[in-house]
Amino acid sequence: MTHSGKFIVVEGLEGAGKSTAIAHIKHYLHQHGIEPKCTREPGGTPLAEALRDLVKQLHSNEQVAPQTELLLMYAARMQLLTNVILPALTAGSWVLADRHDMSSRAYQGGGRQLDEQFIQQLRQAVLGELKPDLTLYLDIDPAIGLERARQRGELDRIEQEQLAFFQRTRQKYLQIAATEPNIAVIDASQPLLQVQQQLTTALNQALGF
Ligand code: Z5A
Repeated sequence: MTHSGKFIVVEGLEGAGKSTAIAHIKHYLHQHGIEPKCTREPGGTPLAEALRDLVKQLHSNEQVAPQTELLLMYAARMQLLTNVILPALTAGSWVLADRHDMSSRAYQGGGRQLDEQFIQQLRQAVLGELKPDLTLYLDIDPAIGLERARQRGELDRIEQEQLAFFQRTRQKYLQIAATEPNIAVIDASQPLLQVQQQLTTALNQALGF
């Protein structure tokens, strides 16, 4: 079976189960004869991975300005787009992404409350007309997600934010999902098996398999 390349993105708060969902989606795609190129953001190229380390770590007494955080996310994204995502899509391959642009809109737009116009200008400059074919947004109460993340060990700079930051981030995710096409909302608070069933249903509907 042949399919022209599609761009699938998995989004959600920490501990929503993105890594677990991605393993399920990869398996689903394999069953349909598709070997996707997997990416993560920020990251996915040597320079973008270095930016990821920088943006996630604490910088002793130096405050990281929200605008700096946003610019680092888009610098990493530009690098990944240029070197990985666009070449793969152009070659007809599928791309399966652990986070993409919706994260910046939710975390920096919602969580950090950055100016929408500033974000929109960057999006246009970096992404142009590129949009995912399908975004699977794993929705979870941040208190539950953070508890799952905490059980894994030390929290990074962004994970150390207050609950209110993650509540604003979730609200922005939900607002975008309610108003834009090609975004499926998955209830990630359910047991794993049910989350996987919802993912399969959303994939079948969007991809027509
Ligand atoms: N960020 C940003 O601010 N702006 C941007 O533009 C971009 C990113 C692109 C990336 O960190 C950080 O950058 C992130 C957003 C910000 N920061 N924060 N805070 P990351 O990539 O290291 O972290 P993450 O993306 O949030 O991944 P994560 O913490 O690893 O979460 P996850 O992948 O969604 O979770 P998981 O590893 O699949 O599952 C977590 C645990 O829950 C694990 O033990 C599972 O076994 C368990 N789990 C999963 N599903 C279930 C269910 N259904 N029930 C029970 N337990 C479950």
